[in-house]
Amino acid sequence: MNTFENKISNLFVRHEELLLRNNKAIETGNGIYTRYKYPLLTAAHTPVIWRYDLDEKTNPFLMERIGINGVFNAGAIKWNGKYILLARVEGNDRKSFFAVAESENGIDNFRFWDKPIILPDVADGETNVYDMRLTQHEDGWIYGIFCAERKDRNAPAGDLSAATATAAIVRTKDFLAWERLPDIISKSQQRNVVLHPEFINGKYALYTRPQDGFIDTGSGGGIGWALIDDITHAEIKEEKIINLRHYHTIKEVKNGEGPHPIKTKKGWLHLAHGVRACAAGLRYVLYLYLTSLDDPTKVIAEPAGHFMAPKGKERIGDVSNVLFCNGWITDEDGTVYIYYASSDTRMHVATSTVEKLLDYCINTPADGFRSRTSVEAICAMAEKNMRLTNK
Ligand code: M1P
Repeated sequence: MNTFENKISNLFVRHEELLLRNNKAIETGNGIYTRYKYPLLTAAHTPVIWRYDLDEKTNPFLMERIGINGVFNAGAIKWNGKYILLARVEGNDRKSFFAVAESENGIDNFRFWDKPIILPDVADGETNVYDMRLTQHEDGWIYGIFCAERKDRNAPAGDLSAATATAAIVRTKDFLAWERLPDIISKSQQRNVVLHPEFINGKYALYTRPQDGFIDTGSGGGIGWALIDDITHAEIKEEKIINLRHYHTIKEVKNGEGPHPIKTKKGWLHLAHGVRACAAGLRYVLYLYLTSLDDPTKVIAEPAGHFMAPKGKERIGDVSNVLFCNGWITDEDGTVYIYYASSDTRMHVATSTVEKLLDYCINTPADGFRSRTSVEAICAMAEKNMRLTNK
């Protein structure tokens, strides 16, 4: 019988089936990383109790009362032995918020905690929040830096799209109690700001992404670096661009730091996104680069082109042709879990190892910035292989 109770029971059964589904590695990769068959988190993974009023008196048709549009751009951290994703959840009302989901193994069975996070407010309360990067800092706190978006008060009358991006900052020790610190002061708008996990010369260090407007980075040359005297009143005074945008590359229009870099024996391993424009709109891909342990502002290796680009179903979504990553986790055995979102819609994982990612970073040819130099790199490898195979 299709009673109200049965309908509710079906909702929970289908939801559990989705959450308990095992993921499968797709082994036909490129040797650099392994993709997985199923997304880790989608709108359908959000708890039934967030979306349905289960009271027959107030919801006799058992309608979904609060729709969720997507789950994407999650920060990540290993915490108390669990793989934690701090996801950007976007409602049908276009408002994003943060919610914690956890898994035992990092590749499937992610389950949201009972309620999303209500962040403490600042005086000038923002309209929208998204894309938190988590950093377990050596000072003992877990920091989250995210974008706080407000309506641009200087926009001409009638322009209801103009907005401003500010880097906002919270800290926690348990993901339940959050302390909100004042928004980061900066001369320019900022998005994709990330806290470096270690003190540098006794100061906190930020990866920044200065931008002239809400969408356009304009004169912002790329990913920046700034030292901060007091994290409780953070101000970006001096900013050095450490990873530049470049003509006719995957990061011609914009780039932005992903999660904080991984410390390895050979340098700080960075994951970032690069954006170029084409007739279909903006295309977001992921790339890696390596900076020196002695001087984290000095790039020592950067492969040409993208590390990961949208593939198959990943290409389609709310904002199509986008891969974005602001969370990865390294296990003690060197496994790296790369938590990436596709097309501003859903979360996925790809796995690799620190050793493989360093090999990729150091031994992939760098961009020579011309077709000719790309062909020269292919010819050099072909000639070497012909010698090896005696052709
Ligand atoms: O829609 C793609 C991405 O666009 C923005 O990233 P960036 O500031 O680098 O252009 C962000 O809004 C991000 O959330 C989004 O995924």
